Amino acid sequence: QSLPPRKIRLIGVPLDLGASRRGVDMGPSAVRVAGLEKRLEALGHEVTDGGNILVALAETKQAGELTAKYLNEITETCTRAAEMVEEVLEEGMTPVILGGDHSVAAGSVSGVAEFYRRRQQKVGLIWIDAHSDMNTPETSPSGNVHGMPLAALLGLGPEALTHIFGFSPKVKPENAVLVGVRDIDATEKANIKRAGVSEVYTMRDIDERGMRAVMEEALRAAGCGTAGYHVSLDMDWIDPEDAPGVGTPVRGGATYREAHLAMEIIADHGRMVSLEVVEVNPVIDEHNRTADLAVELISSAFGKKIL
Ligand code: B3U
Ligand code: MN
Ligand code: MN
Repeated sequence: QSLPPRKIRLIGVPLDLGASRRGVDMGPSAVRVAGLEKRLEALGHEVTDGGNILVALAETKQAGELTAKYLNEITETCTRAAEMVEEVLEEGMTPVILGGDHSVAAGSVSGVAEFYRRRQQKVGLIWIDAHSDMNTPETSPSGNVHGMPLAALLGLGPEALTHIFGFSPKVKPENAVLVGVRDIDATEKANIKRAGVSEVYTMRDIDERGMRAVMEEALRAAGCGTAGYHVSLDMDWIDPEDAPGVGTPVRGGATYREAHLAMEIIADHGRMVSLEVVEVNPVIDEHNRTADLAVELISSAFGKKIL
């Protein structure tokens, strides 16, 4: 095991208001059932489960503006998640956030950014995803907020989401890195430019240059002048062959082995300050395979080694 033992706090966010397909609200439960706590303890870490953050139920709410559905409810949950993450860091623990759809990241990363802002430090962000999540209500083709969190963290989008804790951006564009993208809307491309994000590694980059080279460069950018980085892992990054239970599957994703290698490299560098794993959808999964894989990948990110 390469990582020194950490105190890890699990935080569940059963949020599916940001996605069009239902079911990712059961993601935290599926990942717990797959044995996350025990597996991290077996690596020598001290693990506690903080339970779930309160989330509104779609059946009891109205979607509101169709350009950003359930924005109010999502903002409330994100704010709670942000406060929880900040508290957990204050207590010297490493937060592991279990989604839920990816819109939760607008909250979790805000919590990390606030913690470091108080210490006059910056934080980096590794966004591992088939999508770039760089839409705003103006550009989104779907109105689903899970396609918007990275834009919000970089300062684009509705103030409710961009200004959690009253400041924006949460991450400097030069410290925000996209890894594994393969499905970007034309309007999102413009937003990536506008936000000033240059560190974008597509699946083609991974194919041509290999996982190691891409990860080394990505981690260098996110870690440059920062206290470390938050890792936001959207399970739809992985190929649907290995991760069928995700909200929006896209062909041509990372293989099982590439995904593990990426997490192992993150562990080797020892600079991950928090982790989240999102978009696990047990409703369309096969015997909890995707949740099992999520547990494996989290274990690799926290230092599990083959030998
Ligand atoms: N870019 C599309 C699709 C999408 C983004 N994130 C997910 N799907 N999971 C959108 O709706 O913004
Ligand atoms: Mn995503
Ligand atoms: Mn995605």
